[in-house]
Amino acid sequence: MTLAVVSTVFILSQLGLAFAIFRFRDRGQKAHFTRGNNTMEVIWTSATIILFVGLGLMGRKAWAEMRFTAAAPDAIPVEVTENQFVFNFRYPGPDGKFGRLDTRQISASTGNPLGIDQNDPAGKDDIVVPTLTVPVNHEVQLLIRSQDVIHNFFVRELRLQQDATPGMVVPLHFEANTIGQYEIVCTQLCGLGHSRMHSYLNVVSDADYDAFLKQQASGQ
Ligand SMILES: [Cu+2]
Repeated sequence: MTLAVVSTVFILSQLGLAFAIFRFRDRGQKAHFTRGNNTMEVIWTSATIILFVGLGLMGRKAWAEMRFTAAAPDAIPVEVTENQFVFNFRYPGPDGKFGRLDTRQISASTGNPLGIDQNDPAGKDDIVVPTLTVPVNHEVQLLIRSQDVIHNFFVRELRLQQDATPGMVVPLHFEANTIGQYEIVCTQLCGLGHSRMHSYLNVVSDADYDAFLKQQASGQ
C-alpha cells in the first residue's frame, strides 16, 4: 500500500512539474514576481502530514499483527544463533526438544559451536546446520540469538528483519509460500567480516523437508 500511495504521489508530482515547465516556458514574456501562496503552503503541508502519519498508523497495525501475535502451536521451532561471522540453525530433532546450552562447552573447532550440553539427553539428537531449510506453507518460529555482538537476520523477499542481540532470545514467526532459495544476510555492521556474513533460506516441499530431516538425523 505504501508503494502504491508513494508511486501515485510521485507520478502526479512529476506530471505537475512537466506541466509547469511546459505551461510557463520562456516565450519572451516578462517574468512575474511572487512571494508565494500561504493557502497552497498550508494545503500541501497538511496533506503530507496526514499521508505520512496515516501510513505510519496503518503500518503500526501490520507490525503488531506480526510481532505481537504468538506463533501457531504447530509452528516449527528453529533456533538461529549468530556470531562473527556465521549463522547456525538448530532443529530440536526427533524428540522435539532443544538440548540445554552451556557457554563453557562452546567449541566450534570440535563441532559444538553452540555449546550444546553433552550431558543433556535432549541435546543428543539436535541438528545444527549452516543453512535454514523450511517446508513451504508451514509456519516457522525462529528463536534468534547472538553469541557476541549485535547481528541481524534479514530475508528481503519475506520482508523479515530482526536484530540478534546478545543475552536475548527474540522470537520471530513467518510462513513462506513459494519454494526457492533466498539469501539471509546480516544487516548490522558487526565487524570486519560483516560483508561476508550471509546464509541461505531453502523453502522446500514437505517431502523434501522430511528427507532433509532424515538425512541430517542420520549424520548427527
Ligand atoms: Cu553480523
